[in-house]
Amino acid sequence: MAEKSLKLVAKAAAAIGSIKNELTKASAKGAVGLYGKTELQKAIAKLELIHSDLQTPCLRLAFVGTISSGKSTLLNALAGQEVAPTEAGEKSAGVLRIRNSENIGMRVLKTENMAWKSGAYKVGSVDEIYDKLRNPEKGIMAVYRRAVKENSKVKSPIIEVELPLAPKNGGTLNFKMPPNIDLELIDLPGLDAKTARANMDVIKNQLAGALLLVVLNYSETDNNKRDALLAEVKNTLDSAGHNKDAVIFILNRVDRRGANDYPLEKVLAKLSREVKEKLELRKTPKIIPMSALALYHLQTAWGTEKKPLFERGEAETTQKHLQDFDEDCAVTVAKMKQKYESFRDWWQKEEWQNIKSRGHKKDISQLLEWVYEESNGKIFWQTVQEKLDGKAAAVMVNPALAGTINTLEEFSQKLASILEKRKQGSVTEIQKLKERVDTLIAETKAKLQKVNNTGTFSDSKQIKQHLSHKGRGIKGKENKYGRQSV
Ligand SMILES: Nc1nc2c(ncn2[C@@H]2O[C@H](COP(=O)(O)OP(=O)(O)OP(=O)(O)O)[C@@H](O)[C@H]2O)c(=O)[nH]1
Ligand SMILES: [Mg+2]
Repeated sequence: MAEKSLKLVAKAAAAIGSIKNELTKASAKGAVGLYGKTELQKAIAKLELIHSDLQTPCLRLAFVGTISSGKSTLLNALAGQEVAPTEAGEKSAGVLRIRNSENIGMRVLKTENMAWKSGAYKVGSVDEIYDKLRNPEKGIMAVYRRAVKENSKVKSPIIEVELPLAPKNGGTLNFKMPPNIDLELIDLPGLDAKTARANMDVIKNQLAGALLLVVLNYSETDNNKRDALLAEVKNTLDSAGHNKDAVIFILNRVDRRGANDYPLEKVLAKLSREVKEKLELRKTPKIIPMSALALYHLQTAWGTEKKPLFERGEAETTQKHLQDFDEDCAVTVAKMKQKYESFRDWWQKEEWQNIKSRGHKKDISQLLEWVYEESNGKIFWQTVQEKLDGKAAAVMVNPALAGTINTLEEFSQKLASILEKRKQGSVTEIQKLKERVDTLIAETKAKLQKVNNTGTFSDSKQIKQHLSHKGRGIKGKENKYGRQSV
């Protein structure tokens, strides 16, 4: 099975490469006139990006969910540091794409009517990135909120940052990304019944090629919000580039469950049936109950590397997150005290308050282990691993083929309009090229269908053996699949 899947990735890359070459030859022949040539070159440039993307496979995790369901909290928990703004009151504004890198970088894409600077921002640390996003006066998100109040046509900011992410750097318990697959986390604005459509227009380009993490809120009482979210998720999963298995469902904030609430298993079973029906899935999906906040505090107390923060001269950060864990996650702390005797003693003696003066690596790693268990972080990472092992081909190949189809379709439409305008002149060459492009569209669609039927990887190791990794930075890199044109 793995052999077959590897061949699929290689075949998809070869097919896109050959389409690109064919169009390059047509461009050299100058068959389409000056206007057509510009369009042809644009199409070639897009195909080049798609082609190179397939040779640098990247696991993209995109967080979609209703407002305040805990998307940004979960993202930060997975990242191992606070980068996506989280807030109880105001909702997240804009799209934040975070790619793993040894370097720290930040770049803002051009969007319509923007009231903030586009291009590269000078940042030296994750704190500086956070300030550029979140500063109440000058931060991009605050500027956006003020601007959109005055002019509803202002589009959400799209921000790309690069920084070290825990799963790529040994900081994540029970999970390590294969070295030759990149990781990108995509934080998206929350959806509600009113804003679902408008926000979805902004974010749908961001979902191409991503494994969707659909974050539902345990405390959500408004069914309309969930319905709006599920309707948009259905649209996304139905679109050409997606695979119905490229999704993980999470019911977050389950620590908010009261003693008199319906049993959690029953809530989950009911929700699974509802999701299956609304998304027209073949199987009843697994929904992971989580407490992202607990996971967030412990993972950020530990950091992004194998060596914990408090051994890297940043004990204050550890201390702060443990303190916050104690205050914000009282229910989880209480449950853990009941369950783990050694935790109770250690926590009650406030040993954790002495992180700086006493090496507590063993204690904190044990604590992290328990919190992984309690918050279901463990099950979450196991599920990602399963997806990576089983569906990697479809997750990575589908968007490349779908991007190719989009590019060719756009180009075919341009050729059609050239033909329309030039009814009297010589049109044979253009007509021929259009027919050929349309054949390529049909062939690529057939390939996409094939990947959806058979595209599975059973061993991620083989992906890394097969595909060569080329590190790429943010600076100067235009976005894939024309994502900048929002
Ligand atoms: N009790 C509890 N609170 C949580 C949990 N996860 C997140 N929260 C809190 O919920 C609030 C909203 O969290 P965010 O992560 O900002 O939610 P979001 O989905 O990104 O919100 P928007 O981007 O505005 O849609 C914050 O106050 C978090 O601390 C959890 O597992 N348990
Ligand atoms: Mg958010």
